Amino acid sequence: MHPLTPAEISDALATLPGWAHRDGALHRAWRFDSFRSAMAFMSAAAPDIDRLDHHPEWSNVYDRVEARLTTHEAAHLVTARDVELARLLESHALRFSAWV
Ligand code: HBI
Repeated sequence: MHPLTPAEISDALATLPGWAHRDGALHRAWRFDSFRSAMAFMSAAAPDIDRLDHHPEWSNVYDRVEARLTTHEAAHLVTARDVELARLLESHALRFSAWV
């Protein structure tokens, strides 16, 4: 698993609205309509995350969820696996009316 080049990362980001390359990771913050929706998003995504065997570093504060994606096996840099995980998280977030 090789780290993506800066050009590959910006190509990927062009198709991932809301995501940024920040502090060496793919980063996204969502805001939901409630704490319950934020939790429901995290719970709904969990089985798919586990199936992918690639896990976000993420946290929740009230109605917000913040995620950082890197690949441990690639010196904590961004790889295609992180892009794949970002797409997966995005598909779930859509179902829980994320505002941003
Ligand atoms: N999650 N973000 C992230 N990065 C990894 O390298 C990673 C992971 N989840 C599971 C995983 N690697 C496994 O492939 C290894 O720990 C066996």
